[in-house]
Amino acid sequence: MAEILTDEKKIVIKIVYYGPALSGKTTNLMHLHDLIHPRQCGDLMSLETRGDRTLFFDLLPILARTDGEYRLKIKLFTVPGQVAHDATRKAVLSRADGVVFVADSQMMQAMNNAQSFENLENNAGRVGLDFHRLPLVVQFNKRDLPKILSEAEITERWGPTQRPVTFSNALKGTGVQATFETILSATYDHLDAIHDLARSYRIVKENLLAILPQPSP
Ligand SMILES: Nc1nc2c(ncn2[C@@H]2O[C@H](COP(=O)(O)OP(=O)(O)O)[C@@H](O)[C@H]2O)c(=O)[nH]1
Ligand SMILES: [Mg+2]
Repeated sequence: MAEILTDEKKIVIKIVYYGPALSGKTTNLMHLHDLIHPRQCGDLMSLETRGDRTLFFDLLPILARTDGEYRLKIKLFTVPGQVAHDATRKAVLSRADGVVFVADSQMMQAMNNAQSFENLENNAGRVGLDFHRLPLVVQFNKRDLPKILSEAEITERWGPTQRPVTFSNALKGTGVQATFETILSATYDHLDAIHDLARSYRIVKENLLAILPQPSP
């Protein structure tokens, strides 16, 4: 559920990048930070300690332009993937409006992906999110590496979940924007059905998608 701050005339949408350790969640946010115009994008804030790339979480705040009086803020978070940091994962996932599950395409990571996805489903339940209605995109990252699952294998495994699947090389940036557009679109549809964003707040899907550079005609 989006945070609707009537006093401040502001709506805050929370999107969480979830997945196993080192799958590329922070790299997705770094690339989005580079893509989005500095006027609309804050700094990528990371709390890190030496030897543990993401001890706590990253946050990237983004402002979208709207036609109405309400301002629209989108907060992107990453969770720490390490098994030990489940409490942080739960706290970050709480009140999420949409989730990008970043999986590592390498064959040897299949088990970690599966465990992390199960952890996402369990934690969603624990923080009171309806997992089956939660807007969710599954991104298979690190497509540039050798010994990765083929797109056919991934589609066969993940197709039955009915979740959109995207492919990326976050290091280079390929597929990062497409993944983000997919989750923005799904999240908008879900929130519009609940809060009537278009009619009550004059916030349309294009306001969200316009955050990103538009393809040249
Ligand atoms: N080869 C390759 N490396 C990647 C890709 N995405 C991220 N990485 C690297 O994988 C490591 C972990 O990435 P990071 O974003 O910190 O993972 P996180 O733990 O999910 O936040 C870093 O060294 C990244 O540079 C990718 O698509 N391809
Ligand atoms: Mg990270």
